[in-house]
Amino acid sequence: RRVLRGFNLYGYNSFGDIQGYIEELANKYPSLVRLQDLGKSFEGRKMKLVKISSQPEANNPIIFVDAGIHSREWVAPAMAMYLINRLATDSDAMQIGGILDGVDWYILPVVNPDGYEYSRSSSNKRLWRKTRSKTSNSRCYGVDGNRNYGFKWAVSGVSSDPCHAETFAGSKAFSEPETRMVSSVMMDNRQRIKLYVSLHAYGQYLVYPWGYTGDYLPKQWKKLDSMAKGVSVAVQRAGGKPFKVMSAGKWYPAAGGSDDFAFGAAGIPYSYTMELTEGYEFTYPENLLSKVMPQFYEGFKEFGKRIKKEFGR
Ligand code: ING
Ligand code: ZN
Repeated sequence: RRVLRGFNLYGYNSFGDIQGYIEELANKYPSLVRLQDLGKSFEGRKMKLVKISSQPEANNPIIFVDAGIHSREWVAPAMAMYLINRLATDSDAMQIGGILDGVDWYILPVVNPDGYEYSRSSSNKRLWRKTRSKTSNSRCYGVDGNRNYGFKWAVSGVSSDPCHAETFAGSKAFSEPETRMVSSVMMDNRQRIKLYVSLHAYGQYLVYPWGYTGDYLPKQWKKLDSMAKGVSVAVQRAGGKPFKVMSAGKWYPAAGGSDDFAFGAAGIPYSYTMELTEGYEFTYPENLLSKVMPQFYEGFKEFGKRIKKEFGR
């Protein structure tokens, strides 16, 4: 597997190296990898959506994956980049039955680049979770992006304290440019996106709506549950740990998450928050990435297979 320039596929990379790598892939495989400019983060970093499709004219179902809305969860962008690499460079991805056969992948590897770079800037910033926007209190920065989405905003599991809480929901729904950009990707492609997966850490959970309440979806929860369990089995078969599968709000209720917005506002039928890795909390050791990322990749293959089976033509 070719690794380009300073980018380390099995490591934690700077946002600049991540950008450089996706640009190189888009230049190297122009018929397969395309970048869409989404706009700029609060501090002005350019957000680029990676679109990987072997049949861009075919209107295939789309799987939308994002990562890194919480900056300290470094394993999530690492996994998104590993997924991008495999999709773009696997010789069998495009074959019949391959992960790109009949399904398009849209991936945003770092939703919160300002927070990500802040968490990389020194060891006492390592556990920063929120964005880096200015709040009503000029000494306190940042909003919890996963409490900022405009669906049932702030009804549960959030704080209105910008200074002392990790779960500050923002001054209003979609106060953050980063969450607005993700929601635009969902809304602009809502007919075609059939699966949304938001990568987080930690705990090895795979959870689905609702997040804002502990109530299960009366009709749809079984389908969401069984797809998640299929993915968990695929990861286990590859030697990985199983996922704990349940509704997000059963785990702990929290409103304004991206998965609830995807399902409830954009109408995306399968929507998940995937908490990668168990043990080590937010500081998952870099040297273990080469072991676990290929295991998680088998889970993404299973997602692809199931989406193609249900929605492909
Ligand atoms: N966990 C998610 C969080 O935003 C979540 C998971 C979302 C649980 C919504 C319940 C409802 O808190 C992490 N690790 O960030
Ligand atoms: Zn998180």
